[in-house]
Amino acid sequence: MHDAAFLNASLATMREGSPYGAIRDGVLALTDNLISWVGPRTEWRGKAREEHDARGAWITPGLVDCHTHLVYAGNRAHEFELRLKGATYEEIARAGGGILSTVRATRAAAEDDLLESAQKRLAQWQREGATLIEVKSGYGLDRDTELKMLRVARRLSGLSVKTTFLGAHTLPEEYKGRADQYIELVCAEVLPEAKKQGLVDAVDAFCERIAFTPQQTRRVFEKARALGLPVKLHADQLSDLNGAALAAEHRALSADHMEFSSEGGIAAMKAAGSVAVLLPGAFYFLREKQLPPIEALRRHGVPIALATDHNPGSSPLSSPLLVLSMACTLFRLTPEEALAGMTRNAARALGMQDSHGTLEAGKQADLALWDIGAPAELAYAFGANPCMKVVRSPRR
Ligand code: DI6
Ligand code: FE
Repeated sequence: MHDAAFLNASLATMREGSPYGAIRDGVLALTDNLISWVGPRTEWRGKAREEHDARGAWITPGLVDCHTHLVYAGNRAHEFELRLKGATYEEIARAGGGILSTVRATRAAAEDDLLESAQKRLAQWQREGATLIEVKSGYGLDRDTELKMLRVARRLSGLSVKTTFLGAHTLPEEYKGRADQYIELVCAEVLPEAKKQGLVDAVDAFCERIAFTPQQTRRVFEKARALGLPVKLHADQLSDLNGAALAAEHRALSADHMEFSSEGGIAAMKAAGSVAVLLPGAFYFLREKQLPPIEALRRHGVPIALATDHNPGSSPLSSPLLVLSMACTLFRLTPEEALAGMTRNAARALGMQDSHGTLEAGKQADLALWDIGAPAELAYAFGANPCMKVVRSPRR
């Protein structure tokens, strides 16, 4: 006896092998917060305590946002105005604005205020069918505030949350000209303490000319490995520092942004099993010109994931559905690639492909029901929200 069953459903299982892994006129059953049966109605012989008539509605895996900087204080609307007047993101960062202005606000903020503002933002993801989200630190850049941010991420409710330590986001003012010493603080003190307190699921870094060098990034990755933590990388966003290859060298879960990544780096990622996380929101908001190497990623068979990269500076984007539209319109992904990017491949970018990302028996009961006639409509209609219902297993 199953706990619940959705009958007369159109299932986009997102399993590989057929378009959307679709099963028209299907049944999906749930038991103990897990998917217990998926298949065509013609093969369904089961019984369920609760039977729901989906009336042909489409059911997909719950959306997964595998890259956000959701926890922070203040906003950077004033910098947006400066950029519209011609200032560049890098100029603002070099002038002490940018990430450092959010760092000043986040250091000064009370933990409960950070939680309240992040929880308020999260409501949009819930409304739009998301069930799993990754949340990075990186606006503290000192011991206490990095730990504060990670505690807030762990206290968020309504979605399953994976936390990522991003102490190597940029150089704090108090360490100006002493980047190696700061990386030493991150590796010797902050990251080990965050790990000890059980606040970290993965480690990330910003490898870029306005942030950290490949050598400094390598130092952080070596420490992460020593602590048994997987790594991810903000790679080749504004220039090619061979970040994709560096991520592959450390068998990273993912390399993110990748606008300037090389073919060699992409081939290395394929060999390492790393996922490419593309972030159309930052590309749009920073009015970038350099497209990420979509064709090379397809050619090498590197899984493509998508995310909001929600942050106050380069991507103040709170809509997973808009990411699907942007990925198709700006990056020329197909609607199916886009949906796979925020389900199956996004789960893989978090190392959670065995429990999330597709509708398969044994996986978490994380799913969304949509008022659409075909899955492609999720990327086609932008600004609309056809999500009718979200089911999420409480397990993390
Ligand atoms: N790249 C980005 O686009 C964000 N972080 C990063 O490493 C920007 C974060 C910010 O501007 O606040
Ligand atoms: Fe980011």
